[in-house]
Amino acid sequence: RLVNGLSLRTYVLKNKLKLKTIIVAAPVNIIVGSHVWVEHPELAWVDGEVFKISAEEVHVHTTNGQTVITNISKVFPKDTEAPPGGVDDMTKLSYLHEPGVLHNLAARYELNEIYTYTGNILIAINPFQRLPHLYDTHMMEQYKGAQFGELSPHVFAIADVAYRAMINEGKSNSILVSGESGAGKTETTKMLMRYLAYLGGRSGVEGRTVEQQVLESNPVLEAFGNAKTVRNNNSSRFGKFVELQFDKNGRISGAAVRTYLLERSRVCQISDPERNYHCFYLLCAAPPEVREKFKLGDPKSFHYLNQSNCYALDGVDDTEEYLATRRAMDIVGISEEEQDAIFRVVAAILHLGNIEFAKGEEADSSVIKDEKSRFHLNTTAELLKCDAKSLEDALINRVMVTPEEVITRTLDPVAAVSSRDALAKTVYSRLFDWLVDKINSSIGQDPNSRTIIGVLDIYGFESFKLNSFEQFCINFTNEKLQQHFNQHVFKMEQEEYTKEEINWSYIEFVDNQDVLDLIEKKPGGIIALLDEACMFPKSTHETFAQKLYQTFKSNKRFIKPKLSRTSFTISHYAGEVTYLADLFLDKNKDYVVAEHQVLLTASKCPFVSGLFPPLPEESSKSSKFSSIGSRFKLQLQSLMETLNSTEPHYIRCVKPNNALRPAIFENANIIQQLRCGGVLEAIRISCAGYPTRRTFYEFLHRFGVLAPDVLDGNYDDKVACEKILDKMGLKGYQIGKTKVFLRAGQMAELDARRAEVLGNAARIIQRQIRTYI
Ligand code: AOV
Ligand code: MG
Repeated sequence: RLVNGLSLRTYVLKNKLKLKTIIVAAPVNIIVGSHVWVEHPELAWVDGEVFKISAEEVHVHTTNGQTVITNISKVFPKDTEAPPGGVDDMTKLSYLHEPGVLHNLAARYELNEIYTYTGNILIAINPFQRLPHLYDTHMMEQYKGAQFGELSPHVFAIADVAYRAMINEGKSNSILVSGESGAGKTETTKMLMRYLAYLGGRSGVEGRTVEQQVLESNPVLEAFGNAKTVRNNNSSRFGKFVELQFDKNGRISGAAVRTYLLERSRVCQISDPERNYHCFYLLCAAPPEVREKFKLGDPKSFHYLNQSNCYALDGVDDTEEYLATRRAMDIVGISEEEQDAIFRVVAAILHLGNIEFAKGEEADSSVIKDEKSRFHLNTTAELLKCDAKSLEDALINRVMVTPEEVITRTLDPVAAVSSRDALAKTVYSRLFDWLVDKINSSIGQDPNSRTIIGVLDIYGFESFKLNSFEQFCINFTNEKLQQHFNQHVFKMEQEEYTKEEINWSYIEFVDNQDVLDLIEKKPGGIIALLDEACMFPKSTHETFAQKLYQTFKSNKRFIKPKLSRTSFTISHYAGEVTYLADLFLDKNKDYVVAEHQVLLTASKCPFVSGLFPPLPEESSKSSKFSSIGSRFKLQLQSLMETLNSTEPHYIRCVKPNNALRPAIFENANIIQQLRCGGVLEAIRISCAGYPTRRTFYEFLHRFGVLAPDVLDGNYDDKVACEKILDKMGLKGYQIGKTKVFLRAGQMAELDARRAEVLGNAARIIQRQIRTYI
């Protein structure tokens, strides 16, 4: 091995070292003069040169002017020969370790190369600045049909692979985009969809095509389902799985959008410096005639918006957004009338939030507080086209039906406020569901479609100061997705190798099945215990928390914070998150207050009454509770089933800094994301493993042309494959019991040879035809 361009022996002599010392002290090729990476408390890793080694200790002068003494097992060799701009695939790194990976990403990020491969996985680092050339039509043209790995890493390349795989193999594919909040999942998903629409679209067709409708569904859903949070100015508050359906010619023939659990609490409760859903602000910035019609003014005058001091977003013009949302709604197929009704409901929610209550004369009763509140009450009723007196009653009274009699119970002002907020949340979530249904029916499904490409964009892992049921569900989703990734990349990969009996040394990875058990196991998981608590009338959040403490006392993934009576900590794959159990019971109960239901079913506006279809007779009587947590769990299960029937492709988004600003690459932050996401293990497995495999039959079918003599030779399939690979001079591949296992890049090499042979054959035939003519 060469050290600084000298052979080890020369180096040793030159530095007057004893060879024996080096070997004993530096089992990992580290000697005085080596360039290494050492751990650093702020920078995560810093490079430097070893100037002394004593026993297990290494002394390093770092490039940032410090002297670090550390254990030899904590230093890693730096590749001084590495190209300054980095390599586009981590599997090409000569030294594979954490600092090397990090340095590679940093070097690329500095050049605005935000994408890097790890074998088949794409790592995308959020640039936090527009890079228009990166996504223009010219770029799309380049990636169309290009060999994977031939061009720079790109989301388009991943979409192209998925599309080709679907066309060539007739199998459904999916592209799973993950990463923490603000890492760039939604933007990435939109690029993927644009590229797939470009591949599967009808060029030259004017008007509302399926692909255009699919693309325009994004701004519509974002206006109603995204909001500014501390982590992201355009944070998705719902999960989304878009299924693009293709016909036999590879054209998009339909699409289905599935959404997951919209965060409801945001409608009535926000904290500084976050915002409510975008639609509220853009409606307040609509042209004057619209605002007048809905009696809207300054967003600061609405309780649902003024709990936070943030109203405007940097670089976003809400008036323009309003118009853009209306245009997108036009294309998606939402009629003018429906749009009007949608925004009327949005305005009604703002007015509803401004209704305040005062103590009534009777004990535990309330009245509308003042004239201002009455104005908002009347406006709400007007906009929802329901009766103002019935609205008032529905807010401040409850009707109790017992077997003997019907009693009207009054609500105190606190209860009236929660009644009001419950109404707002119900109306808003119904409105959102309506939009999703409308988009689906408008785009239309293709019943004959054989194959799909699914694109998954969920809410990223979240850990705030205060975390509630919403974060619990969001992080549960991320655990599920992480397991899918693990299963695919690690478990299945290694099981396959074992099954095929090829030589292989097992790679360890962090399995998160235990966290999933803790959350979703039935019986006994947190969701099951929560449902139990919800069904038991005497439960409180305290009894629920006590039950959790008791049950999971010795669970490694569950921690009871000291001194806390109602919070609990889960040790997630991406870090520990402490949840406040206080509102879990309320938030898990999915019900519409009967009075609210009656009120809105009776609305004179068909759109509003359509959001509240009358309930069937029995269900209105039975008070059986329906659990949001359990339903969410089932939805995720079904999503996983869908994903398992597809060939997955992964994109891991990384958030380079928490300031959401360009050109800041925070090492420690990024390392944390790479560690948690299993990216390092994935790199290791891609390097050591065999990312491409084909059954003997498939292999011969595809590459037989490379060696016609072998095909004619009457060999058994396995031997024939071996002979072809041998003839092509490939090394390092393995032959299993039924499949050929290729190393990264070998498939591309074979494909290139095949294209060459086929190209030659085509030219020969053409020449013959010409001669013949
Ligand atoms: P997320 O979807 O991963 O977070 P987004 O996709 O919304 O994150 O990205 C956050 C912001 O980063 C965007 O609004 C853009 O400003 C910027 N950004 C991301 N990717 C790009 C890109 N490729 N080019 C330019 N800017 C980009 V969340 O939904 O909060 O989990 O729930
Ligand atoms: Mg998002």
